Amino acid sequence: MKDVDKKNEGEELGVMARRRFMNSAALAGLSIGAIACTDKAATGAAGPAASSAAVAHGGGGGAVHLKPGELDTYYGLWSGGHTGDMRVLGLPSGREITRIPCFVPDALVGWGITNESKKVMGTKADGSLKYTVADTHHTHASYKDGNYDGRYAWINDKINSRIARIRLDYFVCDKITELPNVQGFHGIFPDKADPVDPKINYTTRVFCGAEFSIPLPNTVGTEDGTKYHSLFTCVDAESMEVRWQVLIDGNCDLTATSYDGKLAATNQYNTEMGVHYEDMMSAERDACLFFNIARIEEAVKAGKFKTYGDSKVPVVDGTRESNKDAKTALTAYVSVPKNPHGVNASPDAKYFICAGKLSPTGTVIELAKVLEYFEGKLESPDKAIVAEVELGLGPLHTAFDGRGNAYTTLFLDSQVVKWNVEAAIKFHAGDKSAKYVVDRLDVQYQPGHLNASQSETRAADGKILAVGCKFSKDRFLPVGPLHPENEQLIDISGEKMVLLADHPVRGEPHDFIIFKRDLLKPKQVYALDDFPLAIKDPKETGVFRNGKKVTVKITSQAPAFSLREFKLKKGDEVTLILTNLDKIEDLTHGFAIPKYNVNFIVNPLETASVSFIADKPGVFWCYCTHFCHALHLEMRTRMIVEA
Ligand code: CUK
Ligand code: CUA
Ligand code: CA
Repeated sequence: MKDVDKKNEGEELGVMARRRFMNSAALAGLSIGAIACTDKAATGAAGPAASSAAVAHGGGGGAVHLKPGELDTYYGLWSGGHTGDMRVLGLPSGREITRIPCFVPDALVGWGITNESKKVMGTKADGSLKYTVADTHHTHASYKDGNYDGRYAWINDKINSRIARIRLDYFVCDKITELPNVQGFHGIFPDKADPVDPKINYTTRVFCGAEFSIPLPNTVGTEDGTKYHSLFTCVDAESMEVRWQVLIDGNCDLTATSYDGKLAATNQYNTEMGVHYEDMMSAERDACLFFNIARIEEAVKAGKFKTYGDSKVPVVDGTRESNKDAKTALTAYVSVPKNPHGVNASPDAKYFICAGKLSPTGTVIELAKVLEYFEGKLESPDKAIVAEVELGLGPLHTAFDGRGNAYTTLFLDSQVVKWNVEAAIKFHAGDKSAKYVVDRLDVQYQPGHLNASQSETRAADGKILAVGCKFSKDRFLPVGPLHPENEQLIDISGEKMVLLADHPVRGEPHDFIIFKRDLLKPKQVYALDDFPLAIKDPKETGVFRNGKKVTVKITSQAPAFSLREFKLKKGDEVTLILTNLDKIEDLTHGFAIPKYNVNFIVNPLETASVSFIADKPGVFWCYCTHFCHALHLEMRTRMIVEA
């Protein structure tokens, strides 16, 4: 393992930090970083020494190789990136257990094919899906008492500004909401309590930041970026309806929420409000924008809002100009260095940390001081900054171990830096002997997100850390030009970080969370009554005709469908309903219709339906697509379409 880098711990730190701020050559800097890491690959920074240390280490995350039949200690919920789904991993093994489709059709489960899933995804007037691509980045779960409560998870789609909710009892997406009047919906974070009612100590809101500013209304005509706007959106965690939005200056990137429910924040990299990247990085400092949730909701209640276009969502004014008086302000813009990236809440509930990205620094903002600012007791919100220390090049995201340490990814340095937050605060206050950097570990390569077990909860346990490396280069067998990404697992239970494992993943997950397995109690069999179309008895099945409209009702029980064949006429508008009457755990059937582009599954006691026009005459063997029985291959029925 590489020695701890001493260069950031000297007294000349402050000077270096300023000198190493990236200027307008930063873009060149990014590509230089990528080349530099090829050299590191050759030297094998985490070579055999690291692996044998990992084997010997034993603590924390424990063995990454579980014995057959052994279960993982943690669930990981991973964003699926371009596949528009959520991936469920077991950790520390890193095994992918399932994928939950959200924004994009999925042939395994029939997502985007059944009427039920299409309703969640949203359709056009002709019944086809409104969108078929997505780009998910961030996934977070609902809280109670500062820890995950196993009710819901949420995930964003950056392309089409949609937020999806996943029910964690069945591991299915049950609602998708498209946010009005925004583009590039990026950061997402559930609240952890209500700002006013102490009885509500659980998630009732989800905050969504829009990264791209757009003209409002979105019409062509101005090149002046200061006329473009971004909105910060609050979605109701239960109804999934948009509650309110805040008009802001600059943009939103990532999002964080406080444990008391009073504050949410988003980091901003485009306070310049530029429309070209040179403009977006012209200023030396940008901001971390705080939202006073209680005041925003009072303003909405008092009718102090506008609406935009067709949207009825109330939009309050959070711009700098309208929020100069701290005592009534809805927002506070805390100045942080150049194009910051993530903002993360420490598990002791005291701080938000912004990573510098184009500045080699981490900025620690004390939440109690932000609240003091809103009470008029602090002359500037910038006074809430209690540390701004150099960490290394290209800091992006920060995780925590619950023992006072933060772990920040350094994209350009290809490292994770472990640093002590209280020591950094001392250093910032003038105690230059405070050694805040605890350890550095080379990762392979160019890390973006990272997260530790239970990191963003009060129950952060400091056992394992996963790091999403954007480049895998030489770490896996080559598979053509598109390399997988490398999710690395690190043991953080000791003073030194120890690299435990590499796992290839298909691009590009970005973000994930890791939590204890006993926080989830998934159900494995549905209740028949959960589905309004459920067919409760095979005797109720058959073909029911009303002119051209035909309903086909079928049930499945291994190894047969209730109908051996069913007859249709060419041109029929068919809705086929299938209930799986098998009530045994893990007994799933599928239903595929050749040439009709239909394939879906029904889990135990689940009902699903598909609608199609019987436009091709002939005999079509509908077959079970999920191996269920020794007679699985024989589990078929004939769809006979008469000309
Ligand atoms: S962003 Cu991807 S590495 Cu979309 Cu969360 Cu930072
Ligand atoms: Cu039923 Cu295979
Ligand atoms: Ca900027």
